[in-house]
Amino acid sequence: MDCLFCKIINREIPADIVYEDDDVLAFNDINPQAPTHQLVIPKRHISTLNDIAEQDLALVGRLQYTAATLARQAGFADEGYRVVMNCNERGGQTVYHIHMHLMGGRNFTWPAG
Ligand code: D5M
Repeated sequence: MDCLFCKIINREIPADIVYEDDDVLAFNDINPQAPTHQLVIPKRHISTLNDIAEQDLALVGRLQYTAATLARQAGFADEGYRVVMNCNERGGQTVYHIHMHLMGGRNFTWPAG
């Protein structure tokens, strides 16, 4: 499958990996939008949020749990941070393997752009 993030999972292209377990991988975003900007992804390919099935709910929970754990490790859990998942073209999704953006270390405004 021609998926950029599957290639990172399979070590076919390099990434700055910050966390890995049997189901989840996290790495630094190549184009950071905050002092800390990491992507948390499932190892199993799921293209978009729309493709998440009921059997995936525990996996999606693990993505969120991993993001919160990484926020704590980075030291900004208490001050606050932003977690974002973009879906499809109007949502700003550019890589079609679901990923949770974890961004911290600066103030964020609302509504998001
Ligand atoms: O976010 C896709 C994100 O993926 C975007 O913030 C850049 C990041 N990206 C793209 N290629 C790489 C590699 N090779 N390493 C690390 N990060 C990468 P989206 O929500 O789909 O717009």
